[in-house]
Amino acid sequence: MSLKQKDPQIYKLIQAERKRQQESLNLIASENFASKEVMEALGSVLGNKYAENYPGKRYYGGCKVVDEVENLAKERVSAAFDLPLDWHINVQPYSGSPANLEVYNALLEPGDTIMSMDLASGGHLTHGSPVNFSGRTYKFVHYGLSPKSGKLDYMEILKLADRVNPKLILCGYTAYSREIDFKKFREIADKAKAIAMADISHIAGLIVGGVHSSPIPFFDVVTSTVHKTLRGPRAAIVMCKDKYAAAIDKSVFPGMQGGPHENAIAAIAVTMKEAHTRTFRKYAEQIVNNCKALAHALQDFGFKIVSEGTDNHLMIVDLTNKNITGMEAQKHLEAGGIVSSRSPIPADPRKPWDPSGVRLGTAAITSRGMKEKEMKKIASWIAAVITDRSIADQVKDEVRRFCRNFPAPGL
Ligand code: DSN
Repeated sequence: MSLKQKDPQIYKLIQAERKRQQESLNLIASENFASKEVMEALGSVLGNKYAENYPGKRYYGGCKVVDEVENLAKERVSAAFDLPLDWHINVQPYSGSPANLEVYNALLEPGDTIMSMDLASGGHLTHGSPVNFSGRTYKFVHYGLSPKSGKLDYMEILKLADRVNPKLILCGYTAYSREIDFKKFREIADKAKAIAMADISHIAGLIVGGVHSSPIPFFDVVTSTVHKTLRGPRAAIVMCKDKYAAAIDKSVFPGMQGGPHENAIAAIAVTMKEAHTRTFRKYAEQIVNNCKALAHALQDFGFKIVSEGTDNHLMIVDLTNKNITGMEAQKHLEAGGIVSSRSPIPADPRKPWDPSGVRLGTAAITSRGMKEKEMKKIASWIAAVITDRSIADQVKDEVRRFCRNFPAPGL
């Protein structure tokens, strides 16, 4: 018997979500469409297995196969990111938040100083938000963006590092649209004698695809989720120089996690194989081309884009000149079949629950085969529903018909 017959309630909900994903334009910068193969690995029998500890030294019997799975996943991460021989990989973190906490726990003592970007400027909750375990356990000192350019100001970051003497400097963001100069961060970290950590969750696919520089040649430790631009399962990885390997492995297990999700680890392996191809490089290039095209088209409709543009897969639209809040814009867009996430703008006068901007990303729509021409169309729908809520139903209908021409992978 199938799920449909055995549990029609859940079956119907899954079908409803599939329909929603098929018929709407997903501009959420952190989401994507995993392939059928990634989902097959994720839903496989590997999820039945307990395998605490690492390959070759598990606490359970019957781990021969999952040892091979985990080792293969690591080999493929290494190949995709072109890791030097003296780098180590841990593929067990359940997701990006635990991965970050596991690194802090491995390399720092409670109360140590970490420098990172604040949430409102584009940092992540686990980069020291006061409501997060990170912010309650370590002393975070935040840098922001230049109020003038909306970009990182490396001089200011250097000055701050000089003043606060951090033990760790963190870069990598959830809402920053410009290329990160990892070499400059390394120089700042060297001056401060700090560990350099990058959280590349958002841009990992762009790095593997060769359209964003990599922190690996310069940094000490790098965390990443695999489900955003990398288009894999909900899971994460840590890559680090060998000298941090033992501490990080111990922090992941037994420090902060129990049994690894070997099904997710197999799906990471599938993702890395998919990402280490010429097809994926083309995909990564198209994500960025689409993002630039969408930003330009929105600017033509009078939208302000933070930092005046984008180098990656996302942009922050500053709505302060449009007489609408981020929350209202998100709702209007969704009523028109366009799914986005509201976002603070730098030095936002409004609160994060209803901020002044929306974040838009092109990773998911690029997976559907959309190109620059389609970005112009999407910009016109965005402009239409933000200006006039009453035409949302009409736009939703048009979006639904449009989406039929661009089937989403894996659905
Ligand atoms: N929640 C993710 C995002 O939307 O960027 C980050 O974890």
